[in-house]
Amino acid sequence: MKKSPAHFPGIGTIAYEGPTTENPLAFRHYNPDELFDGKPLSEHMRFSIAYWHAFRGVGSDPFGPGTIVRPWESGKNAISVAKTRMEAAFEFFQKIRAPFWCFHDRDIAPEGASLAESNKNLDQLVAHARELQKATGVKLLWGTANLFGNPRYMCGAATNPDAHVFAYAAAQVKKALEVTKELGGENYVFWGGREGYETLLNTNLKREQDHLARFMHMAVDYAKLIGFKGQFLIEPKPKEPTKHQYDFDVASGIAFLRTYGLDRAFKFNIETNHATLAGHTFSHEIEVAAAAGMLGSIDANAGDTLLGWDTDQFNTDARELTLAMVSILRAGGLGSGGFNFDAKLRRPSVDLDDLFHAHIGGFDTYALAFKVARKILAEGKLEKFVADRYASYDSGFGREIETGRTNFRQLEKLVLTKLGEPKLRSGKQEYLENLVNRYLT
Ligand code: XUL
Ligand code: CO
Repeated sequence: MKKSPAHFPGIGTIAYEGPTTENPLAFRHYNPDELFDGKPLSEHMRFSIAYWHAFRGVGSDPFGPGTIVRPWESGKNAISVAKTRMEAAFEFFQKIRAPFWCFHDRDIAPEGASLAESNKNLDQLVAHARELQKATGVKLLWGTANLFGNPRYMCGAATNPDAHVFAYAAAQVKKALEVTKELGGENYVFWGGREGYETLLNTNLKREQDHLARFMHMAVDYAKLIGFKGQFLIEPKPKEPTKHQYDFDVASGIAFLRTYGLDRAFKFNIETNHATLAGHTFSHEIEVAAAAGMLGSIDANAGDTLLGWDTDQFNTDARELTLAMVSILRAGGLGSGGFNFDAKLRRPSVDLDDLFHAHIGGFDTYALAFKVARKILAEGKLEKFVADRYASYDSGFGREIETGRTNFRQLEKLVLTKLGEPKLRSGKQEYLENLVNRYLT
């Protein structure tokens, strides 16, 4: 492959320099080669770059156009611009030391005038991606299809009232699955941005949910047919762009998957900002997925407590991420998933190096959280506290409750004849909050 010019001149591979470094373009906590349990940190974290934000985001918002202008975006031929952009992206993946990337079909190749033309464009960029992956060693964490941008999807894709649109979306996902397989994608994500409704006045909710399930069954069947072995993931989000999205949160996602017999084929891709938009903490969503054995991957970002929409910021909150990492590590990690930085630069962050600062902060905060969480789990104070709190279920009548060997009559007798009034036992919340803070300082 021909050697392209440096798209990020003056910025080399980001080095790990340790917590005391004054260099803003160095890692302070993320040392990808550091071994934990005999495995490098890069393999524990499996960081991934989101192509749509890092290389298609221009800083536009509903009040004004883009502010971020990249030098590689100039040129008249859309395919050749797309190829150069992809070369810039892979240079960035290497310099920031991300082992993975993620994309929507339409992020990497321009949509054509017909499905056939779009597929042809995609094929050209997929061939390019294959070469770049081979040359750099960067791998595909997951692929997905953009089923929300084009006007044809304004009333949904799989949940569109028009079967013609359903068919078009099916064809698009068929191709996206083939492409994800071709690039060795380890997962495939469904985020149902417009799979919801604006008003019940024009909506048959039951039929739309049935159609969504049919669509997912078809995807699972097709993956089997072509031998795609990646993990299917649902990425819940309560709203935006629709007023009410069907995959509202992990709990409603589990109910949906179980209702339609899809629960064995899917896990969850949990996004921090989607969790908070649903009125949950990030940790809550992780724990709900883990409890169902369906924790799959993470879209790493943060919202803003003062704003009610998906701001997709880089997360630098060590406390929030430490608690999330405790839950993730306790659940045994993410398997084929990883941490995909589904986060974008703020509109005034127009410099090339802003992209580095943003990801350095994200990687470092996660790496710090990983280390602190390991310490918390290894010291076991928190784990012991929780285990002790439930110890009354470990033996005697508590054990009988858990194993289904007692009933209301027996328990009533026990209370009347032996147990009497339960003693109040402190939940010790403030003590525990202070305990967590001690690990962070
Ligand atoms: C939107 C979002 C998507 C998905 C992939 O809020 O998170 O970018 O991650 O479609
Ligand atoms: Co996301």
